Amino acid sequence: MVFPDGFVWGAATAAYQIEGAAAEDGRGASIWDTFSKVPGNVADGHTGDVACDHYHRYAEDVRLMDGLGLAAYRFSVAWPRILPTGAGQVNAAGLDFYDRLVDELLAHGITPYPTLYHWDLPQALEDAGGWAVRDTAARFADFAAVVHERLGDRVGTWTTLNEPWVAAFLGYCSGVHAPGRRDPAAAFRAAHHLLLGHGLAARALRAAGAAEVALTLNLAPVVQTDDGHEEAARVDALMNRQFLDPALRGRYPEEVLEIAARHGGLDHIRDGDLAVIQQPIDLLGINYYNPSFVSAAPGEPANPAFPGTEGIRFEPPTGPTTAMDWPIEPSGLETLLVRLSRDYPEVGLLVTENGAAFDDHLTDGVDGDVARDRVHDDDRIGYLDGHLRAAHAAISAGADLRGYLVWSLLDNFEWAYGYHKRFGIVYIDFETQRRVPKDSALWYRDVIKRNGLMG
Ligand code: NCW
Repeated sequence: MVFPDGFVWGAATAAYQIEGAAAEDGRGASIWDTFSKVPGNVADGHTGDVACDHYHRYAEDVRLMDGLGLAAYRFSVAWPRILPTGAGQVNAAGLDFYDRLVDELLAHGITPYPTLYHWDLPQALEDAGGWAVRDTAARFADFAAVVHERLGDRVGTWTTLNEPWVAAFLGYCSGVHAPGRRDPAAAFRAAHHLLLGHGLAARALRAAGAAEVALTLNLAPVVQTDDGHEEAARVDALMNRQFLDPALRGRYPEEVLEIAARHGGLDHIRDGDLAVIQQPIDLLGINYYNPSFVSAAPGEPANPAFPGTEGIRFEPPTGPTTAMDWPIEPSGLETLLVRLSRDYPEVGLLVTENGAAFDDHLTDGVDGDVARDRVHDDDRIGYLDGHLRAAHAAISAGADLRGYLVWSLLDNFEWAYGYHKRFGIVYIDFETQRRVPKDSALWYRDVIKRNGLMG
């Protein structure tokens, strides 16, 4: 099963999840520094203070990527390293780090794919209202321009946001992510200002000469398990179309307007905003993990992350799951890619994240005469294999899928779960910072080498 020529194979990470060095070289505080230090917010009080120490070990990590044959590496730029208070004075030492990283990647023939926002808002901006206020969108565009000015000569593809649904609704509505607010009205405002920030940043990047601009969304087919369809349509509007339609069609779904109107109103949406949000983009980044299953359930309260879902039951998984308890359903990726290429044919598609957490363990092994620890993660290989087959099927059905990036290169700080959930294809021993490529990494290296799967 061979993929098209030039198909981009890679892996992804995010700044707060891997970098550590939280107080070094002038980095300011982010909302995740603050949030993770409040007891009860993150499992066992874990924080990103050290994480994978990638800030100091980036060269070793790039060598690892090279060894696996990666063509692309998606990372995020920590806003508080560049602008410690979110705006104003630029911290040159912060830019220097990404400069070194990009040079190191290019020296190994790996294309850098930076994402400008993967959830680490400068705390100073949260103190001024965070994404719930309009000004944050303008500050984000300024930040994008600063980073482009430094890296634009070597970076072609710029992604503005990672998963704005998660930033808005887990951050401002259910409160399980930073900044930990539980205010549905603030979440709808945050979603709009994230989108506005995307549009303003996309415009600034384009004006500065960026070759390609992308937006990454967490997307999932919503499957209704009873005879109805209205409940699935409502959840689909909230999770998927709330972001797809403004960015690619310049309008909000009716269901979202109706629900947001009941949760704080629509005053934050000003004339002209949707035209700014609907900037032409080259690539839509897709983070796919699993479908959502829902059914009608009169009397059911709204899901804490989905205002307006009264009377809808989010079904627990019935089949196999990952360590996150997320269902394993590769066909959902094919369904999603085919739908996106049908509904939004003008934009290229890139899987910017797909992967799975499992309970991995180091085992003693030998390679010839040399002791070599291994991680036998056949379950992850099965997950990735199934999803790559689904991606291939979508391409055969006509989807314009340009590449696939595994989440994640390294085990890392999995947000509210701390270091307990391991998504990496490379194992991290967090005591010693030793990196051990798992069996899935070696398998992925072979997939990349043959540009496809056996059989
Ligand atoms: S938590 C999450 N993730 C994981 C994270 O490590 C990464 O930074 C994210 O981009 C793995 O990939 C993303 N996504 C949140 C998905 C929550 C979906 C909740 C749906 C409720 C029905």
